[in-house]
Amino acid sequence: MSAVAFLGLGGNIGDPAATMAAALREIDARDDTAVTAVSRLYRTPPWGKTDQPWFFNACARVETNLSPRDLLALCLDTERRFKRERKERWGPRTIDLDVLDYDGRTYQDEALILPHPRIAERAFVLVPLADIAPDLLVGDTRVSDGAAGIDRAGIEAASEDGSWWRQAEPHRPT
Ligand code: PH2
Ligand code: MG
Ligand code: MG
Repeated sequence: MSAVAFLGLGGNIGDPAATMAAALREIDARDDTAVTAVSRLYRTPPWGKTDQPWFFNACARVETNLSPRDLLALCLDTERRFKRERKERWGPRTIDLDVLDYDGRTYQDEALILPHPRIAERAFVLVPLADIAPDLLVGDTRVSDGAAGIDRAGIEAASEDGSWWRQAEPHRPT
């Protein structure tokens, strides 16, 4: 694969953990994109618009042959297939899939800004991202430094490790 990208996942309607897991499995099943690391799953208080249910959040590392714009299109298409409705900015959603970083590149067009411009102010992104990319630079901040310096009040790990998105192994009686 030709590039390494990081995705941010979130959701607070329905069963967000199951939706995020299914989305990651779909992305991983593609020939042009592989999911190579996933953070723990976190429970996070709503940020920006606070009168809505708590979120689940996570981050994933993908290796991909897609361009930044095609990776964004895959994220938006995946959101649509998992029944996301866009009603209000920062409002409740079944799933949100954001391209956080693409090969450390800076890029901007009318639909996509890289790196994602609000990573540094969002503990719900920095905390999971620090699980899988502590040394990644976002602007001039290391993710682990950003995660250590931000108010993470209320954020709790909701999985032991980064395997929560994989299909449970079928039970084999012995
Ligand atoms: N996403 C938002 C707005 N607020 N809060 C949390 N905790 N998690 C999110 O994913 C989130 C949010 C818009 O993308
Ligand atoms: Mg978002
Ligand atoms: Mg989004």
